[in-house]
Amino acid sequence: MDILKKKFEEKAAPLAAEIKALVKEHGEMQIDNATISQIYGGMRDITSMVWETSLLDAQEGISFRGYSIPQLREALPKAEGSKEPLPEGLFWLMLVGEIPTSEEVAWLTAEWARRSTVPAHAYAMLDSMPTSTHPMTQFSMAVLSMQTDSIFARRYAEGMPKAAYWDAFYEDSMNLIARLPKIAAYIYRRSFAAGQHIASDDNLDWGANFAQMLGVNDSADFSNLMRLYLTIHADHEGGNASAHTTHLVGSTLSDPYYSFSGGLNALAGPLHGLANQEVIKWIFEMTEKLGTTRPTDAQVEQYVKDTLTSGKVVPGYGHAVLRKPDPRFTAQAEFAKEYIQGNDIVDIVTQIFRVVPPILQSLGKIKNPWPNVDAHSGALLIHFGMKDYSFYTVLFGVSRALGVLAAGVWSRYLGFPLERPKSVTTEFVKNFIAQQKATV
Ligand code: CMX
Repeated sequence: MDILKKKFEEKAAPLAAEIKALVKEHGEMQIDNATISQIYGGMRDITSMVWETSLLDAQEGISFRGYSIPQLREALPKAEGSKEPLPEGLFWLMLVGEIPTSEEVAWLTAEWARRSTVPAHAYAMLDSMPTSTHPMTQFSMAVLSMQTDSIFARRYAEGMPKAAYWDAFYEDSMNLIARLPKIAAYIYRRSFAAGQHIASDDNLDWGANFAQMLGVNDSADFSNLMRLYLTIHADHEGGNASAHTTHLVGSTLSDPYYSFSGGLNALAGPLHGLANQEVIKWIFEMTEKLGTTRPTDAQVEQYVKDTLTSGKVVPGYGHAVLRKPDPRFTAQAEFAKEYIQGNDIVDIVTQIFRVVPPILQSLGKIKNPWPNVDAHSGALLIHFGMKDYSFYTVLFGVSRALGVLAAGVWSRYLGFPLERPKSVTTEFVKNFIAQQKATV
């Protein structure tokens, strides 16, 4: 058994026993009641899932096993000469609840390199697709195409007992995460670099190797951006659409390939992960319309108002849970301050942050007028030369694998059952209201 799997089992066994006792003793205690607004309103705020890897607070933002993003940037191990955290360290933290040592992270980097061979048929499948296929479609299909290698599916067919589910889920998750940078870089190079692929360098860490395989910028700063990017996009508790989809599909005992491919399809929606491409598209449309990359505040204000009047959302702003600027936005703004000077698109992102919130606030209906994670990421990528914005959500997806698959290992260890919430008809709701009125 490898060192991470062993450590996971040591942590998981006592927690599983504690949960069993907790549910036995307090199972009838109510944490939440759903209102009719919640039933019709996308199930906001209904506590209905356990997600061990991270927790979202509306005011404070995300914490991973109790660590905020600024704390993670301090505490996680770093590559030599780099100030940014290694995403490998975050995966370790999410899985076992401990900040790993540098040696443990080095082990994980090497372990993922060892597991990173992509089956030839996954590349062949990608090559059979038109290069114009949206990168997220290619990514989800590539993940699914590797399901042929699923250890979970194979062992299940052989009669694997319930207690062994987590082990198989762990093995698949480790293999899948290890392969994602190669798959994603392959999609990038075939779609935007005439199919001129760049070989993997197993001496580099997971994020830096991904950065070099993308081939857009060979500076150390771009590797640093990738390390930070892959860390901060990894997890946002369990209710967001990509995490919840991965969790739901996994609850049927579909293997990690099926589950994560499902999660990617949710991430590909413009209200979720695709917002990162929409932000840059929207900014480019503005600069083109205005004929300048240095608009005045009044010009930006008018463009925002035009967007709203035409019935569209301002991409990168608003959130279903957060009620403050997203700390993931702030981390990227800080990165920009430190590493980037004099980039007009980065300056526009700062300008939008000044101009947009009061406008959204003035509408009176938007619960969160502040920027989310997607408001900043594109500008950083543009700075380093990645202008092909339809690829941006793939980067988000590579990172998201870390959180949802670590959480998936926990779900299989804790024996979470098939997810099956209750739905009702409007007829049912109307009858319910009538009955309540009659009893008052
Ligand atoms: N621009 C314009 N209108 C917005 C808005 C925005 N950025 N954010 C919310 N609204 C609108 C909603 O569409 C809704 O309008 P209607 O009542 O007319 O339907 C109203 O304000 C209330 O919405 P809310 O309760 O504040 O927000 P929701 O929880 O329903 O939606 C989200 C959250 C993210 C879908 C929404 O804020 C949005 O569409 N933002 C723009 C897209 C975006 O950036 N998504 C990325 C989110 C982060 C991520 O998952 O990656």
